[in-house]
Parts: sequence; C-alpha cells; structure tokens
Amino acid sequence: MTDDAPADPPDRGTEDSGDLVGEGVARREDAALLTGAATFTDDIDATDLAYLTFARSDEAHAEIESVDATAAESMDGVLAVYTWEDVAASAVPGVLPISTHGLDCDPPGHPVLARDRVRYQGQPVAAVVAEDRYRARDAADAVEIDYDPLPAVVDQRDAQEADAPTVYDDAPDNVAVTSELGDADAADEAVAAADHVVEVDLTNNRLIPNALEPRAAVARWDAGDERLTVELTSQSPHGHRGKLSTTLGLPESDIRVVAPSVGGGFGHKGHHHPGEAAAAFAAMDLDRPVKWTATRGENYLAGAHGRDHRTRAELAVDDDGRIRGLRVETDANVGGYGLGGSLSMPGWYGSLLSSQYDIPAIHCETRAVFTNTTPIHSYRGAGRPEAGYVIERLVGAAARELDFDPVELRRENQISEFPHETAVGATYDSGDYELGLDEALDAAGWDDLRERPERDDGGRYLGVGLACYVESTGGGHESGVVRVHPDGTVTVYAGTHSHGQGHGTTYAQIVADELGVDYDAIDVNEGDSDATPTGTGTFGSRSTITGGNAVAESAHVVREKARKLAANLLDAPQDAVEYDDGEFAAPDGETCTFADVAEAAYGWGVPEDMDPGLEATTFFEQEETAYTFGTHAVAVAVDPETGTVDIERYVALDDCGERVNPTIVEGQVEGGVAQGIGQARYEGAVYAADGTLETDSMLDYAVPRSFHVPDIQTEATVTPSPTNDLGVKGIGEAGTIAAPPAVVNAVCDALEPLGISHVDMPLTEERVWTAIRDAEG
Ligand code: MCN
Repeated sequence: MTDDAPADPPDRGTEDSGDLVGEGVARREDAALLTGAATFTDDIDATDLAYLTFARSDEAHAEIESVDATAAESMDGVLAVYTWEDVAASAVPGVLPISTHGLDCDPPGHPVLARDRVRYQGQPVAAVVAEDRYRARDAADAVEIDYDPLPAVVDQRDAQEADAPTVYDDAPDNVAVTSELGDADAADEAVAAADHVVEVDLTNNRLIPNALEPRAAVARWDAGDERLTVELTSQSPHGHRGKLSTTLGLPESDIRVVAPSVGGGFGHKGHHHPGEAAAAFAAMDLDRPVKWTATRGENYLAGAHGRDHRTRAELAVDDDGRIRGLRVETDANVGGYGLGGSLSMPGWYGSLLSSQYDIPAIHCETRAVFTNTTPIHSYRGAGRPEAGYVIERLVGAAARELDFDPVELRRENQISEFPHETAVGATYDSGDYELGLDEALDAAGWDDLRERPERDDGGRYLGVGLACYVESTGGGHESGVVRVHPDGTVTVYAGTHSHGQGHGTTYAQIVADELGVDYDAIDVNEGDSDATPTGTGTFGSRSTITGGNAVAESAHVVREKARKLAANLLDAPQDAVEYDDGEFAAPDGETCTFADVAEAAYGWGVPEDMDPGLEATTFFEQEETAYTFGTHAVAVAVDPETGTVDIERYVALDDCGERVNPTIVEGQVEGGVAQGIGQARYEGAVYAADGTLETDSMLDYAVPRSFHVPDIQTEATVTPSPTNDLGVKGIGEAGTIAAPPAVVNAVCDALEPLGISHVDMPLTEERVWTAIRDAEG
C-alpha cells in the first residue's frame, strides 16, 4: 500500500456504500467484443512482422535421428528455421519451467523444441519463421525429420504395467508422484464395518479446451533498451512474465507482457506454451517482431488437455443411510510432459471428495502417470469436477443399491454446521446446504418429476438426477490499484485478467460503491505487466474474491484520504465531514465534490502532514478458502431406439455468497453448465494405441452447439463468506462441477428399469444405445 494506507487492512464497514454491488449491471465490455472493435492478439500488426509456425512430431514416442531444414531454409520468404541445436547454442535455457517439488522422480521440463526424443504427437520439433504465415506453414511441411519410433502408451493404467513403455527413465513405472490424503486406516475400518459398500469404477473423460480464440503471441525485442515485449493470450500476465523469464533467461524487469482482449481461456491460457517462448526467441534472434498463432488443429494436438482420471471408489454406508467412509484410488493421466505445477495437480483433487457430506473417514490415493499423450493441465474446474463426479456418482449408486430416496440420502449426510473441517483437510467457511437442496428441488418441480412413469408415450425412458457440490474458490494474493485523476475520474488496475468474466464491469461496480463516484467515471485496466503491480491472474474462480477485495480496499483507503483532504478544504474537523453521493459536507453546510478534492490532491490543497496524490495500492491476501456450493437437478428422456438423451429440465441452484453482479453470475453458471453437459454427453479425446490423437478436429470431437444445450433455469441462495469483507465466493467453474454427475445420474435413473447402473461419459448416442442393447441381451 502507499504511505497513506494503514498497515492493517481497513475495516470497510458499510458507511456510505453505494448500491451498485448486487445489481445486474449490463456488461460494459460486450459492445467492443460483439462489434469486432476489440483487439485480440492475432489482430496486432507491426512493421516488419514475421510469422512463426512449428514443424510438429507425427510420432507420439520416438527418438529423433535427424532434422534436415535445408529445403525449408531455401524456400522463398523463409527467414529462419530453428531446432533444439540452435536453442542449445544460444544463451537461452529453452525449457518451460516445471515444478518438481514433492515428485517421486525428477523429469525435465518441456523443451521449447524437441531435444532428442518426442513424447507426444504434435510436440514442436522445429520452428520456422517467414515473411507470411502461409510460407511459414509450407516451409514447416518441408522440414524433414527422421524418427526411430518407440512403443507408445496412452492409458494411465496400462502405463503402470510391468511391460509398458517408459516415458522417462527416471520414472520406470511412469508414475510421477503418488499422493495420499486422509486417513487410510480409518477409511479401511469404515469400509470393513459398514452395512453396505458401494463401488464404482469411473472414467473422467479427457477433454480438449476449445476457447473461441486459439493461443497466440506477438513478440518484439527492443535492441536499444534490451527489453522484450510479448503480447499474448494470457489469463495471468505476471505469471507468463515469470515463466518467460525462466525459459528465456531474461530478468523479469526486462520483460513486459501484455494480454489484450482474450477470447476465452478456461484454464488453458494460464500456463506457458512453447509458442510464446519460440516467438520471443525468434524476435530476439532476428530483431524483428514475430507472431505465432496456433491453428485450431494445433490447439487440439498440443494445446494441453484437461481431466483424464480413472478412478475406483468405495462408499461405506449403513442401513440408516449414514455414510461412514470413502476410499478412492485414482490414476490421473498427465501426458508426456509436466507443465508448471501440472504433475502435482491431480493430488489436490482429493480435498474436495467430502463434497457437502459429513464423512468421518476418507482416504484418497492419486497417481499422476506419464503417457505418450498431450500434456494435461487445468481445465475449467481443474480437480473439482473430477472429485464431484466421484462422490455424486457414488451417492447416486448408493441410493439405488440401498433403495433409498436419493434426496433423503443426501439430506441425511449433509453438513449443517460451519465452519466445518472435512476428513481431507478442507475447512468449509459457510453454507446452508439443505436450503440449497430444497430450493433446487422446488424450482425443478422434483416431486412431479419423480412421479412420471418409467416411459413416456413415445417409449422413451424417463429419469431424474441430482448433484450437490462444493467448490473451493479463490486463494493467494492479488493486486489492485485505485488511481484518482485530478479531474475526479478514476482508473482501476488489477493483476487479474478477464477473458470473458466481465471484470471491467464488476470491479467498477465495487469501486463506484466504495468511492461514491459515478460508475461511468471509472475505467478498469488489466493485462499489462508494466502498468499493474505484480498480480496472480485469473483462474480458480479467484478474481472476485481476491481482485475484488484488493480494489475495494484500495478504494476505501482513497476515500478516507479524500475525506481528510475535504476536511482541509472545508476547514472542518475530519470526523465531522460527511460524505454522500460524491459530495463532502461540513457541519456549517459548506460542501465540496469528490472532483474538487481530487484537484486539490494534485494542487495546493494538500495539508503539510499529507503526501500529494490520490491513489492506493493493495496486495490482498486471501488467507482462507471460500467454498461455493449448490445443487443441480436434471430431468432426461432416453430414446432406446437411438440412444439419444434429451435434457428436458435443468435447474442450477448455486450459492457464491454475496453476488456483485447477479446477471454475470447467471451467465457464468450457464457457460459452465454448457461445458459440463459437453463433458457428460459429447466430448472426449480418443487416442489410438500408437498415440495418434483420433479426435483432432471439431469434425471428430463434438463441442456442444447452442441447440445441444437446454434452457438452464438459474436459481440462487446467498450465504455470505466470512473469509472476506465483500462476503463473496467464486462462481466461474461451478457449472462444470455439477452438470456431469447430475446428467449421468439422471440417465442412470432413466435406465434403471433395464438394470443399467452405469454408463461412462461421454453419453454419446452410440454408447447409450449399446448399453441398452447389451442390457436387453
Ligand atoms: N461474480 C459475482 N459475484 C460473485 C462471484 C462472481 O458477481 N460472488 C461475477 C463477477 O462478475 C465476475 C465473474 O462472476 O467477474 C466471475 O468471477 P469469479 O468466480 O471470481 O471467477 P474469475 O473471474 O476468477 O474467472 C475464472 C473462472 C475460471 S477458473 C474459468 S476456467 C472460466 C471462468 O471463470 N473461464 C471462462 N469463466 C469463463 N467465462 C468465459 N466467458 N470464458 C472463460 O474462458
């Protein structure tokens, strides 16, 4: 904070607070996005701009015998062809940073260009730079790469077999790390003692993130200042600056990262990619600006995937419906390389396994397993959808096996006192889980849905499904600056970066309320590492909690300084000055506006014991996690002739504490549910045994279209979080957590008359049809 800021975070109270927080203010960013006025990375032009593209590996696992760039180099318009030898001959380390802390092995990071071996199909082997992107593409095709193919492994359970190919010699069993959470003995005892043990063996399908805008970067090297500027598709500009610093061997002070408008990220633009580093390497080497834009196909092959868990789990339940324990064993595919912290990420997922339930004993063992597939990183939800799926499928299966009402089984076990510490170490801050369940059921017309016949008049099987969830949100620190200009207008800077979430609107609402100034006088800036104090970025549904509280605290500090300045202008004691709606008033009736005070702050109206200026910087640290929760209810009809699943009703009840902007919250829920339905019904990466990605385009990998997504009725309860002054929790990922188990539970309920208890995601027509045919014998 600035010198004027108090050492301890201020108690902001509610005095003078405005009324924009809580309103569904229309998103101010949409006009530019919808009319094409916004600038995305690929829109950026520059004098002498050159274009980079990769020659990528056709093989999933092979030694590289040779790379011959002679033909490519001689092609018209080609400026350079780089291989690992060029990187090695330079001062650039050329390896993307990887966190190996706590691993059972010490694998190298992902090299920007393949060193001697490729470990997944699509790994960049050579980078070609040319005068235009088409010549670059042609030249990349002309790079001749000789491989000595090695056997490949794509499935994480197969990879642990004794005769499986080894991805890294350092990890002979292909296991990067085995993580444990909870108490193994207690879970074993619960399973041994319970009246029933319900088992599931589930696949959480591998997903391929499909943001509208693929990854892209434009790098410029200023040889005079010896400074690199990289404009790129980033969720975390300072995070990218740090990673580029490690990969390129440049100090962070010599790198500026700017993320312009970003067309969706879904977690996929939070981590570092060879493309950004290669563009920077080439820009420095050629002393020309260099652009790299991934094609949709490259995004499929090598843009990092999400999920891909295989899980066996047992739920110990007594006759009365009380859950006694949970035992989970998960094999998580991490692909051919670690990226950042991706190898330890699967180990975190167990901390959400207790969900809304009071489960006294839980044990979860997770193995992060290397395979010859595209690296896995976070994808919207990142661990929470995987955990939510396991526990909600188990509860659904238990209700059926014990012949228990699925609502009552959930109600029987729901946590009702807060804070609540789970058996896997999470401390839930606040909630009213039963209220959420009841409101969701009411909104869905659950009792009527339950009374529907097994089949409708057309012979379709009818079913209903529920998913209750808990989502950990926020974490870490975030920066927020509130700068008042001499004319009383305001610029807010935050270390987060919106890529569809509407921070420009949200932060302006918060600051307008805190400062008591006009919403339209507040401009919000994110995405420039030179302009903003070091921030953490946007992921983990953290921005409203961390960025929102950071800008709120800064606004509060500014307002209190403005009050002191106003007291000086009005010649009144500070305590006696009232502030309302942009106007300070002294007891004698004299007034001055916020703009008068701003002008005085930069002019001659500053008392001797104060510094000039009117701005504050806050690094807000979120010390405790805020846990969002909710219940989603779904009704489906399944056509036995075609395997088609119709989602006839979808109700999403979510509680993210106080809502800054309920309309944006609804949009976030709907977007997440659409992606969750995508996972449940359509999406799934498929690899051939040799490591070829068979679903390498939108022709083979079905992203849901608008007509695949039903009307989603969004409902809310509001349980403020005690972890932060705004009382908020995150919402950006909730839909992806609740939708998959709610839909699968509904389909399993529909198919119960046929004796079908489980169908793996995605519930494609073919898969559902086959399950029905098999059941009918
Ligand atoms: N909000 C609110 N009140 C709350 C919580 C949130 O009003 N209590 C609103 C705010 O308007 C805020 C938005 O919801 O701008 C999202 O806030 P938050 O839950 O804090 O999430 P983040 O801004 O940190 O966004 C991250 C989250 C994640 S992790 C993914 S992945 C994701 C997502 O948001 N990717 C998205 N939503 C996305 N939406 C779009 N359009 N595109 C993506 O790539």
